[in-house]
Amino acid sequence: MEVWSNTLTKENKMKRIVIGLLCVCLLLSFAAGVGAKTLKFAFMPGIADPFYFTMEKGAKAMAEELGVELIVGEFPKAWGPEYQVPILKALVARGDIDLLFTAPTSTEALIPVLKEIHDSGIPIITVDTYLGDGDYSKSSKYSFPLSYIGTDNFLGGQVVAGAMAVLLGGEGKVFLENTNPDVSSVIGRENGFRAGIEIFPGMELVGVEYCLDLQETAAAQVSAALQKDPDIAGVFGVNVFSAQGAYQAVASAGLVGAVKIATWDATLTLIEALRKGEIDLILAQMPAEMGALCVEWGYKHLTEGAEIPKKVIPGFFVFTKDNVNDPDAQQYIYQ
Ligand code: T6T
Repeated sequence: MEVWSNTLTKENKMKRIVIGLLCVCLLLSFAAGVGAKTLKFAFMPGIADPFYFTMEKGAKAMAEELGVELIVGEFPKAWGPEYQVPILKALVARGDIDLLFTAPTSTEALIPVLKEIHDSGIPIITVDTYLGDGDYSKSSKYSFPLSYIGTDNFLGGQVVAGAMAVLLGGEGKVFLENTNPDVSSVIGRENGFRAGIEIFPGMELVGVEYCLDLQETAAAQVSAALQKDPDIAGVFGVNVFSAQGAYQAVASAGLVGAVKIATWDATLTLIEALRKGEIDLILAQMPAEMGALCVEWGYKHLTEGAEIPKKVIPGFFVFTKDNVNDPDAQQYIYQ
């Protein structure tokens, strides 16, 4: 070795220095490239509505803060796997997605679709809705997502039932307008409401209908229920379109005030109705926070190896006529 180095000519020494420097530069640029790789997250919403638009805003703000590129799938025009799945497939077909967060539009139908995406190497968080019974902590055909990030819908349903009982003085017939029987969020609300109503012996849930997330159908179903049973004293609409349809039906029947209306999702339409005293309660979820949490947890998972809790549950806020104009409450309106 010594002999070899002693025999190097000046020219060869220079060559070695230049090659050495080039190697160092290459290593440095490789390291910088790896460190600076921009993560790409995909967000696939459930439907075009103010809830998911607000979620997108929260996700975008966090993505900007963390330097993540957020790719948002086209918002489906209607609810259901037949609308959501083709958009979802096109979204991940790009081939450069590092993580997907999405609201499955069915507890069962989305399992094989999302499993395939997961098995292709894309980690998944389900947001707002979950697969199966939502317990990703025990091994099952649907336990592959990293986490469910969304509201405790059962608890919210119970809270609404309690508030409805208070509005009705603990007695009366109530009707529930729902959307889809195979969607975790809205079924959680229905189950929570049923459980909450049962606590009050004077209260009776006289009917449940499913509008498939179509406001006109919700309005028609609530109108029919009110005609069939004029004793209905309260209606609960479990999401944006079922709630807005329920409000529309009660108003066009001329029953505003006489029939109490509890709603879910703080759209501007419902907030205005509450301000006018035409509805009685709105449960607001935290969609912006949900979107931000998906990006933040996904980022921590991919960059630091952080383990995401299997359930991350943001709170909710209940609007009534007494707090709807409070400056502090305005942040909970979807916009
Ligand atoms: O209520 C939200 C969401 O939580 C639910 O899963 C589907 O409906 C909404 O998007 C409101 O329309």
